[in-house]
Amino acid sequence: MASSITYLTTTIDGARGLKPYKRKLTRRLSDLRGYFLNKGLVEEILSKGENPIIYEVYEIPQEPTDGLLSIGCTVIYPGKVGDEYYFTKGHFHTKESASEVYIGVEGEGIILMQNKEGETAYSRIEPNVIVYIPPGVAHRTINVGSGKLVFLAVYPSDAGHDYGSIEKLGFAKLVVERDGKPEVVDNPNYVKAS
Ligand code: S6P
Ligand code: ZN
Repeated sequence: MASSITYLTTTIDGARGLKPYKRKLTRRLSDLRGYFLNKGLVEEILSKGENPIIYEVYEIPQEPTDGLLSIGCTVIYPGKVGDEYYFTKGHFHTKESASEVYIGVEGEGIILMQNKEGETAYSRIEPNVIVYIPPGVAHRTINVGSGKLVFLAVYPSDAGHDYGSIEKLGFAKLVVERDGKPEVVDNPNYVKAS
């Protein structure tokens, strides 16, 4: 009799994400309008007809059901807007108890984390580094290297993604290049949620 166990196997395919995958998202500069500090520069780049890819996400989502896990592989391109490195939008999970694990695959990055009270933390993410993101903590990943940054994410399939708060309030910290090196600095435009 055939087994009733349904399992899933995929492979990490470097900068091509996962092989196989079910869904691919592409985020271009126009999708991140309003996210970078230098908004004028973003509009200037877009007005020239340029709209570079900032990142791609290769996903194997599961049905949003308690106990199931989804897999995602993010590829952030190298680049900057002014001196601010390319990054993901960043989000809170809608389900308060949802945590997440990131595993570095290629490149050099920083994960910015921030709770609802505006307290922040950050971690490096690079090959062989595993980062546990606790519940209630928003997360954004920044590529601070010269090549693509690739990392794997494993998260509850019913975690949900709240992009609105970050889009509106931003992160309290930014990652910028100073003297040729990445530095985590205060975001001058950040206003703490009341
Ligand atoms: C999902 C997980 C990642 C991100 C991806 C893109 O919970 O944190 O797969 O979705 O890195 O970032 P964002 O903020 O655009 O979803
Ligand atoms: Zn997440």
